[in-house]
Amino acid sequence: MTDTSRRKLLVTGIAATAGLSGLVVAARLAEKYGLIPPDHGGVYGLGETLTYGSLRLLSRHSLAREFSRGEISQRPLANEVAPPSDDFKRFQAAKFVDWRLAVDGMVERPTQFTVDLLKSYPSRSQITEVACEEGWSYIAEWNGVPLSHILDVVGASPHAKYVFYFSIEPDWWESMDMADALHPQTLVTYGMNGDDLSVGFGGPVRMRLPRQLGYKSVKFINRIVVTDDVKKFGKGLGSVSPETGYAWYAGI
Ligand SMILES: Nc1nc2c(c(=O)[nH]1)N[C@H]1C(S)=C(S)[C@@H](COP(=O)(O)O)O[C@H]1N2
Ligand SMILES: [Mo]
Repeated sequence: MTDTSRRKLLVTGIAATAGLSGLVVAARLAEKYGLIPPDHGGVYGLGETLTYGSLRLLSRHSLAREFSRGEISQRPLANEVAPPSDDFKRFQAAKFVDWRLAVDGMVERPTQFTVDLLKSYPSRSQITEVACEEGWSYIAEWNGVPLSHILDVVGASPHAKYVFYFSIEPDWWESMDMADALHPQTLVTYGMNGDDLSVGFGGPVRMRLPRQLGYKSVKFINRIVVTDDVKKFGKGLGSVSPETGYAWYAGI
């Protein structure tokens, strides 16, 4: 299938799912609102695009479910945490005072945030679920600064389309669209259940997107890049996930 016919097929699918009349209208909407995910040529192709397109059309502003204190999981299941690298251990030994979250790309003021600087901004707490694609989940209270605030601080360009974020762990990087980046529940977290965020759960700094599956909530993040071009990163599919068979968009 040529790229053009695949694209047409995708757009037809979006039209059918969203119940829109007329291909032309659908095509314009898909282009305008960026309803074609970066991994549309990936393993899941059409299906992923339908999920992404329809969710984006129908629930752009929806909120992930928030829970009460009583529902916080008693013993949160930790993902197996890979043995920290020597690099990471050095930061940990110094209580992460040297940790930096670098934010650059399409921003007016590239900035290196210390954990303390992140903590100095208006914080938000939310009790949400981490849902792993393997079927298990846990509920915890997360504390951090909305990513939208960080984007304000650095002066993110209005032409930006995606926010990429990277872990100190090699091969753990993801991206999200601006609808998620500006969403009030998307947090750069440094606290969990009333304490500092422990290393087991991604400390000192972890991205939390409760509207998507757990793998989008990357732990130990040390870099954020604001961009309009997915091609610059890895194989150009938007994140490492589609390179290994998982969907870029993992909305729940
Ligand atoms: N850096 C990094 N982030 C990561 C992972 C990881 O192995 N390394 N695992 C992901 C997956 S698949 C899930 S389901 C969640 C698990 O969150 P938890 O470790 O708090 O249980 O973290 C995500 N973030
Ligand atoms: Mo997962």
